[in-house]
Amino acid sequence: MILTDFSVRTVALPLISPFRTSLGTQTVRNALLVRVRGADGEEGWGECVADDEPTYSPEYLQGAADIITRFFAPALRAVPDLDPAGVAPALAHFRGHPMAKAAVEMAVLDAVLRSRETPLAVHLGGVRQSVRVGVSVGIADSLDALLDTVDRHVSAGYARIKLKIEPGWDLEPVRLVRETFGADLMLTVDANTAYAPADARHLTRLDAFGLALLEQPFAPDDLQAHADLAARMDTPICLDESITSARDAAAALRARACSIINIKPGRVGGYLEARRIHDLAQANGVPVWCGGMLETGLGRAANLALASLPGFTLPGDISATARYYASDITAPFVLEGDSIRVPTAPGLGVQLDPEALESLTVSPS
Ligand code: OSB
Ligand code: MG
Repeated sequence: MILTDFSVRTVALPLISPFRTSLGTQTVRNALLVRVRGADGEEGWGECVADDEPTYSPEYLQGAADIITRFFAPALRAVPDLDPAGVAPALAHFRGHPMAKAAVEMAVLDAVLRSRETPLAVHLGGVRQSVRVGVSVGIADSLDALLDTVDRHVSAGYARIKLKIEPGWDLEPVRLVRETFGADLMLTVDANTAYAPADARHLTRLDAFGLALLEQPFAPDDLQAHADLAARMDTPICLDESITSARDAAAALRARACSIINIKPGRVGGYLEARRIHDLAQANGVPVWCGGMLETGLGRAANLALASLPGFTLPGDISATARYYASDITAPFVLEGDSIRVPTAPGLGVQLDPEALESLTVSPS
């Protein structure tokens, strides 16, 4: 496609309930949306998963908006015939900023695949019509409140519960949830880097609770600490923040720092790099699952397409819309049993609701 128009806007979606992790508490999802238009009338949308603050990763929303408009848009406009696979190479000389890069690649994917009448899931090589999903449960104000929340999600049918943990909120909540909901509940924990290598002995006590995985206990760049912990725990170690590319993923597997990978397209620079990580993991017999960043319906649609690839054998953090938002910019995604249907329409497969988009846009207003 020949890019003619490139714009960004921010939408603000209030969360139904505050989401607390070891990184902080979030009450609203400000999402940066990218729209591209082409000379032949193509239109595509992408979502940047950067948060307001650079806590989960070094990227943040205003910075992403700036680099996209100031550097990425001119570089992409200069490409004579842009296709989705050409986006990452055209931006490779700009260091870092994977979430911003992923958002523009996503918009180009949407535009090009819509004009070719190809759904993203088909383009990526998806093999499932619906995908099993779980819920990421934030740190609660009390153990009672946690049990209420988990009960609601288990009753709704979710295939897996992930508990956010941090020092002071780990063994006790995990023990209680396991005891209350029984051995059959697929249960995982996510520390978002909240522990130090000296906490390794403490973390091994999580082995008592039959967890399907322990996600990212240590700093993103400390593969050695994860490898040392993996060697002394039965619970599989899963990496999230540490994996920013297929090359990272290969290095982590070589170092035996993890045996499961959480794939988030934004964190790794896009859906095409996400597929490369999937392919590498599959070749090594390593299970992967699709992580979430409290996406709007736009990003949720694309994540469902990614999670339909064969190697995504564990339930993703792709919950129903109602778990996050009262109103969204797309039609809501709903849970059917323990799964959500993969969109089948061309491109990302969702229609943006013009009125919702208008009323939720905060910038430019
Ligand atoms: O670590 O997986 C994470 C949300 C924001 C930032 C980091 C993470 C998360 C989640 C939420 O766990 C997953 C979701 O979108 O449901
Ligand atoms: Mg995580």
